[in-house]
Amino acid sequence: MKKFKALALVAAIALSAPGMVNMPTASAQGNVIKIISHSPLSGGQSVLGIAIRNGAELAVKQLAKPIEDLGFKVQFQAEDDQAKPDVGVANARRFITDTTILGVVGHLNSGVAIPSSEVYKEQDLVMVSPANTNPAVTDRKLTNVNRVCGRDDTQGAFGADYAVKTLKAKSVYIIGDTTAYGDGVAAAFGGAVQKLGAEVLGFERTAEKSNFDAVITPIVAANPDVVYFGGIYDQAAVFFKQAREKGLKSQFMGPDGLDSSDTAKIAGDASVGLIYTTTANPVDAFPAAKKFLEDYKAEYKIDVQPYAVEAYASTQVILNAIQTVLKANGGKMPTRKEVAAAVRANKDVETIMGKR
Ligand code: ABU
Repeated sequence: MKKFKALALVAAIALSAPGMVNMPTASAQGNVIKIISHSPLSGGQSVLGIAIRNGAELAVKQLAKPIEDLGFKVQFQAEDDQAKPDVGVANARRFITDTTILGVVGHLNSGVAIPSSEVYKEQDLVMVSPANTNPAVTDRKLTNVNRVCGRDDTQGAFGADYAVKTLKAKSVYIIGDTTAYGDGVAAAFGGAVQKLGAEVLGFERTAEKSNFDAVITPIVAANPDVVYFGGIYDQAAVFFKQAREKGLKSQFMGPDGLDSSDTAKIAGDASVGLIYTTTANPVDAFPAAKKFLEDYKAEYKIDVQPYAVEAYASTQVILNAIQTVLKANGGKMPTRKEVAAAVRANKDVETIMGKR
């Protein structure tokens, strides 16, 4: 598989370095600060969802001390959204009532993040997304919603540019997974390839996960140069495998949802030559990431997957915002509104993936 770092357009979410506060004022009863991760911990997309959880958890473990030195207990809580919008919203409704929760690191799926963040907004609970690339996540201008990753309008256009200019594709067939993410990035890719002069032979939206016969048959007949799958690996890799078995020879392409070790596990030989864009950072892209890789492996006994680094950075952004508020208010428990405002107000926070 080939992957390309497509972009790094980021909502304004940086922080200044934390300062010192003279006296802890947290009371014994009111001294708990919780950070939540909210991502799929079960189901077919859990490889990436668990990476998000682990990245956030590791950041809390390693970076909470300056806040704890002020008399607070920083706790981490992992929530499973199952990659389902209704589950994300139900979880959000449950945990916004816990006023000790001051930040959410999530989600994996834009289609879950968008409705869940509307619930967080009711209580000004800040969300920093490590992975949500759909433009609407931040284009809604909710003051509590931020991301450290790139966007699908850029990612789709980048993939289209590569397909037409480098692969010399003259025809493409596009599949969207019926989610905000998959359909959105597929549309961005399709619009961009058309502008570059390639022909879109078909655009199929499907939520099918196991039997792609009905989708594959017209694609084999159309024989496009490129098939672009806007979706996540648990679905796309099954499609790739079945499409090759049916004799489809087209170049397979897709977005960052394919950036998982499970793509090759599921697709097998059909993943050979797959080309995808990603907004996740190469794990060794930054000096600080080397130690992260070692620490992550030591802690979880597994290799790092995409969006673990971004989850760590998202958590850094939230923890730094909390410290900023504590510095400004003399060490009193921050409000959610103050934390959300500090995330936006602070620029160029030094994170594991550079300034955010
Ligand atoms: N960007 C990868 C995960 C899919 C999503 O944004 O919905």
